[in-house]
Amino acid sequence: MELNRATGNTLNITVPYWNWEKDSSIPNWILKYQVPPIKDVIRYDLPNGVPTTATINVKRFVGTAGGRMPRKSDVDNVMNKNNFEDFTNDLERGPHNAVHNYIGGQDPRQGPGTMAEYISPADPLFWLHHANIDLIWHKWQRDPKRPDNQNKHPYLPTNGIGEQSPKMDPWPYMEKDTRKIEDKMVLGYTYEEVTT
Ligand SMILES: [Cu+2]
Repeated sequence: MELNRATGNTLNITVPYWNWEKDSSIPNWILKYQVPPIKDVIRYDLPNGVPTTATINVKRFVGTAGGRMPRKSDVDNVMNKNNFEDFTNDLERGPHNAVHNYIGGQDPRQGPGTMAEYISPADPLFWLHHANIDLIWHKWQRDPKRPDNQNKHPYLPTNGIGEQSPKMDPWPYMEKDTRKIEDKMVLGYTYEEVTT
């Protein structure tokens, strides 16, 4: 969105979504793409925030940490939640985490794969995965059975040290700004016709 705004809203960017609840195999065009090492990444390890420089090599140890990919029934369970807290918590801890952990996996020597770590956005699959999470939220918001859903938005009560409306580093936004995304049209993006 920022990129688009900075260029005067001239870009037409599409992020493909991976609806893993329909087909849990990793898309072939992603498998064929070898992510080059991402060099000179500055990591701020919490809680001290001491910066260290690292190279990220995207790794996947698919299925080695147990668990399974979410199924349609898992998504249906989440979609049936009537309030936003239950919906977002169950989506996050359920299908969202399951995909991260299943794709990332765990290697006995090399540790967790990229998708199972905080550096997960380095794996292109992250973006396809999160586009699908976003789409699931969109469908929930637009569920005609629950017209009240449309006004439901992310809410982070504290940042863990008691501050209300934490800043969303490295961006200048505060958590309260996320409330504006209750309607995705405010951000200027949309989905292809949603069919279920
Ligand atoms: Cu995620």
